[in-house]
Amino acid sequence: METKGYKAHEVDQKWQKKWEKTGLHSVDLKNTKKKYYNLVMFPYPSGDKLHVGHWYNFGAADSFGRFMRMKGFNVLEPMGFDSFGLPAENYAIKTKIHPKKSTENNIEVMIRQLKAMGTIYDWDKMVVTSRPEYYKWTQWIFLQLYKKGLAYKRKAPVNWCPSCQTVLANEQVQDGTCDRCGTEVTKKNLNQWFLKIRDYAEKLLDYKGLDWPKKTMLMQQNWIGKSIGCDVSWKVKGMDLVLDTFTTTVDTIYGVTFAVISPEHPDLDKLMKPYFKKDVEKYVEAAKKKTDIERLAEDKEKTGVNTGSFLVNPFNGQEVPLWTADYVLMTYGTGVVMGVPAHDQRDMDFAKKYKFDIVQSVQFNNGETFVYDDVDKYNVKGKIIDSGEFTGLSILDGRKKMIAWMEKNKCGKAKIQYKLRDWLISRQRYWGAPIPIVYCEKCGEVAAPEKDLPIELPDDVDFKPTGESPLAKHDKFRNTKCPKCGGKATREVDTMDTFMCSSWYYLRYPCNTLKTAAFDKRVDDTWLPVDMYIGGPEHACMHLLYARFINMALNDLGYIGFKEPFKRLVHQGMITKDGAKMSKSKGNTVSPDEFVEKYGSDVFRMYLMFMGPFTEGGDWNDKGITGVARFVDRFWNLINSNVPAKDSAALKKALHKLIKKVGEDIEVFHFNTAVAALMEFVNFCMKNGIDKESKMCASRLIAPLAPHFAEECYDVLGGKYSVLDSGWPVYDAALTVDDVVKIGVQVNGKIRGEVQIAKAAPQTEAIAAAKENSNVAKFLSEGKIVKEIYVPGRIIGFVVK
Ligand code: ANZ
Ligand code: ZN
Repeated sequence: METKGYKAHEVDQKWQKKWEKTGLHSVDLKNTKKKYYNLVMFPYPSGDKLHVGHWYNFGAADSFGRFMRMKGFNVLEPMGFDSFGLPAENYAIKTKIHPKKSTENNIEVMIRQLKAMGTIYDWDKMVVTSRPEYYKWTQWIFLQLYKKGLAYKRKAPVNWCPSCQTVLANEQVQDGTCDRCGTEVTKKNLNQWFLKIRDYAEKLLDYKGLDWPKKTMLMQQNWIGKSIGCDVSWKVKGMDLVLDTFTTTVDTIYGVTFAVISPEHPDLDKLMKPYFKKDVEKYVEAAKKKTDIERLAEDKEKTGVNTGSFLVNPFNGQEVPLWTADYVLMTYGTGVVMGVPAHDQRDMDFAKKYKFDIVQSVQFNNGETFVYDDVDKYNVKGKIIDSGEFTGLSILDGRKKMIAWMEKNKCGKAKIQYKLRDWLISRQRYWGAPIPIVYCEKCGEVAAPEKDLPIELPDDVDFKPTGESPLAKHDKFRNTKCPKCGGKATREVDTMDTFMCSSWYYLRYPCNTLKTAAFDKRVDDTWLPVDMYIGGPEHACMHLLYARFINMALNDLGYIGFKEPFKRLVHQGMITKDGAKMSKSKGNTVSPDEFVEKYGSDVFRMYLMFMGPFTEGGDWNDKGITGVARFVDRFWNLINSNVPAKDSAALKKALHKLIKKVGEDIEVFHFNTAVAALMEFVNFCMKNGIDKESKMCASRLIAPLAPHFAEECYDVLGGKYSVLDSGWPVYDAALTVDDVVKIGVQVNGKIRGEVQIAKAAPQTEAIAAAKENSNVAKFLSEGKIVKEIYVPGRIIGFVVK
């Protein structure tokens, strides 16, 4: 076999140049007949270059896009940069280079690297969120939400990262720590901007028509945390004050023996009786220092103090003591709860410690458990006991009747409660889009007029974080005129959470150069929703929730005609090194550049895909990549070989099976098995020989996975440029089915059954099929299998002792 040797590096560059010169990857958006929007989550332009994780994610996503293009779709595959925000700003602080400069430099480097990957990104569609021509429209979207009452400013206890010196949204706090830097988050009472994502809680729970991972939808559902229950109104004894308690299980109301109010509750001041005042105040102070995580930890002993007040049970007039305890949060329900020690574990612990009565009021059918913690409260079976006129009713029926009774007697009402909080979007940081609001001494809070957008971020700002927004010190930015009265006014100095920038970027790609609007409805309505969205699972309750919300809101405001932004969603797995997460601090990162240099971009891309199923990730090892490099060499030798097929019927079958397998595998992101099938095919042809037509077909099949290599193969075979537009090969279904044979199964030398399997079925498959035969199974169960025999096409045998 004569070979010229495959020169990956040269080939990569040769084709990248040609692709660019011929505009192969530029998309005609007017051609919408078979449109396909293939999107991967855009990266932060950080100072570290593209890492293995980027390659893993972007390479496979691009292979999928290439595959769809070969299937005849007009594929839009854009790329951009999520360039505002803490990483860019922190990097700038570290290096003392202005964020704008470092960001733009990093973008330039990353574009070069992304181009070297050989992706089909249409760079004419690029968006960069930190450029005024983009954030002008982020501000515009904020204004539209503001005008509809979906954006508001409110003083509230918010999450504060003492290290990043900024507030964080709830979604950006992971186990009580800052999701950027890991510092423990504290609370601060601040006046902040929120978006009313809560108004969309119910809509966000509807996933109709979406092809998303079940786990992601479940995570969002849990985060949104819908609870169906009611508010019960309790009169405070001797005061003209009513307190509501939210409960999901009002059926336990006759078992209430105390009530608890959150230490932050605004009415607590009025409620504490003089004798208890000192203790309550001390307790409130201590609670302030605790994180929510500490307060809610199940294994921590519950603490509380008496307020001296009593609440009156609207059902039976019973007076129960009102305590304050930090396990009741102000941010959920009404901030007051009824204590039912017989049926709630937490209340039981509390009651035992502080000697409240424990009174049973429901009985579960299972007879064993008494607390709701052990049962599904919405589907519980059991009856109500010792509860006046409701005694004897089933729990679920009683619950309904109790709510009806309260509504009639005006002492309570049905209520649906969500755990989801409104989205806090103000940040006391520099590198973000300024919030387009002006404060006037006379007119108060005024929206910046749209014609003034973008409200530009000034360059000459000392951006070191101090806890106050850096823009506050910039007089020229801060001082302005009121758009309404022309009087003295100041600008909002907080910037927007970068998740706001990334919540709509997919709408901008198809219209990225539009100067008169954020996007063109006609264009977006034809190109969106995104057909395929690929990115990390860590975004489940942040970006993916925010983007759905913004998209739905823009849909409701009439700016776009579709409700959901991302039709199909796929998450990539993680690449590890010797089982551990790659990280710079551990010093176990793998540099893509080194391997790309050595083996070429396709081998690197293909090895990452070969490591395991895309959604599961895999463990990096250097030996594995040499295996893929050898495969590419063998493929190359085969393309340049001249050994006619010995068995052309067998070749044809193998090829058609390959077409089917590779296509079906890429469709479901099983790139690893697609590569394996190609390897098998090459091995087969090395023994059997191959004809030119099959060589061309095989080059097309590997094209999505190894684009430069395939282009080169196709070219030396005389194929017409580009292999990307050669179409996806079609298989003949009849040629893909295996020949089946019936073979006998012996147990200890006697035929006990017969199975139908593929003529070439491997041993494991044959043995498994034999064991499934019921008669064979019967004889196998008589002892222990000590030997398994398989003669393909002839016989399967077992020796049992
Ligand atoms: C009485 C009761 C009896 C409750 C019982 C449960 C079991 P989910 O399902 O998570 O929504 N609760 C309400 N507001 C609270 C707050 N601000 N802080 C802490 N706990 C609060 O939980 C609803 C239940 O959580 C409510 O139902 C209330 O306790 C508690 F056998 O009321 B329940
Ligand atoms: Zn932080």
